[in-house]
Amino acid sequence: MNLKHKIAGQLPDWRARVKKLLAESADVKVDEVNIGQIYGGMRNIKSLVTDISYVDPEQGIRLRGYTIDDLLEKLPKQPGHEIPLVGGLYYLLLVGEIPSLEEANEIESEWKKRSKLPGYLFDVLKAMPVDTHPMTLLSQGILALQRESLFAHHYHTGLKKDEYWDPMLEDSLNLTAKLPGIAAFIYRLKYKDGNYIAPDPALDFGQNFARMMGIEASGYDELTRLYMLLHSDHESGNVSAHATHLVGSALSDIYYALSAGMNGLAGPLHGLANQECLGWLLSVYDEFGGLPTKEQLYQYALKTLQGGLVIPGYGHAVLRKTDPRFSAQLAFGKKHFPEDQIFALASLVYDVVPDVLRDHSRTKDPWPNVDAISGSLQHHYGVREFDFLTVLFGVSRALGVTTNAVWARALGQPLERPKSLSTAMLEAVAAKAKGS
Ligand code: HAX
Repeated sequence: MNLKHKIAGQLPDWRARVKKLLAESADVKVDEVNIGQIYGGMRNIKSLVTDISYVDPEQGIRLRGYTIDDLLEKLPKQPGHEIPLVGGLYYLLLVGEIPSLEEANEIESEWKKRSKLPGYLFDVLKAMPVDTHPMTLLSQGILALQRESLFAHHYHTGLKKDEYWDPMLEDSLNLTAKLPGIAAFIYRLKYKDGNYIAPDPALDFGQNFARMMGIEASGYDELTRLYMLLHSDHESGNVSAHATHLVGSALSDIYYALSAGMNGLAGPLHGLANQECLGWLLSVYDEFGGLPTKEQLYQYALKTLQGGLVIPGYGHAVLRKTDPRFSAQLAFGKKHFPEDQIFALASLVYDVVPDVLRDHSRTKDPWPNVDAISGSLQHHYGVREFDFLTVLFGVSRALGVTTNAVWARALGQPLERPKSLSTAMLEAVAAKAKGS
């Protein structure tokens, strides 16, 4: 596999670089931690390392140094397609270089070879009560596959530390190959006829996902490729990425680690927010029997705030400008279905809500995040079951966190184990600092 040679070729330099940095500068101070941060969810403490993505507060995400616009332009596309191949994105995340079309297709064909779902997986998912949340099914499906882990198998039969990354990569390819089929099966099990539609080897990731979901409207494959690119990685401190990394740091395999990450993504302050956003847009639409005027929308948003609620899809813990992942989805909708009423409403909200938040809330970021519009695009293609939206996020986030897991093994990242203090100890630190 060309991919493996590329990673193996980079390893000596990366290992030497990290070794030198640690040998010469391990005691150089990067950040300080205060009591507010310890009690405040460890916000903004610079204590994680990844070379795969970085979130700039003003400019948003960069994947391997590239902006979203760069990637939409530079990553290879199948002839006649608008949005790049998901295989090319995965190659970039793993290798750090923009692939050729051939290299992108190498990943697509690896995924096809590894995509077959075992019968016991269907049995596990079908055995669950019908009202089980789709995210629970996704996490269980991933965990059920753990018995297939090559890393776990090789670890127990004897594997040298500098070889850990190889079975981790194999596991990551095997698992990411199966996730679109698992997600589509969950969708069909919960909301359609319960029948699994097998992938077609002639199709790419995006086309196959549209096929397995049973969505025939043209363009859903393009939206799938865009969605996968936009939600894949957002540094290492967000809950899904950090949970995956933490569990993986115990040398748990990627099945255990990703299942944990998905459990974090299922929280309403993280990935589940995307279902809240679509719900809010539809509640506005129902209230006015169609698109409101800007003044009506301003008053409705104000009423939401005055009711003690947040406006979903707006604000961010790191960003301080419009999220470029929002802008890319806005551009996609404007190009393909500007007349769609729920999409038009999401655009109108962008014209009005930042002013409402600036005038009437304490938010540090009145601008839209990735979730403000993603549900309206899915709604256009008929994916209207709110609680499924986070599963889509999960399939995409797996692309980022599995590539991070491969590199964490390759660079020998250690067990994560921060130190705890008691409240009495923090009170003593505070008293000492104040000289009392
Ligand atoms: N509507 C109303 N008030 C908001 C707000 C919003 N969209 N965003 C922030 N605020 C409020 C906060 O609740 C906070 O109020 P208090 O001072 O009364 O506690 C104040 O503004 C300051 O908050 P902040 O520092 O700007 O924001 P945080 O870093 O604390 O929180 C959040 C970031 C994303 C959680 C927040 O902006 C929010 O709740 N947004 C709406 C929910 C949402 O869209 N979540 C998805 C985020 C993206 C993501 O992770 N997706 O998976």
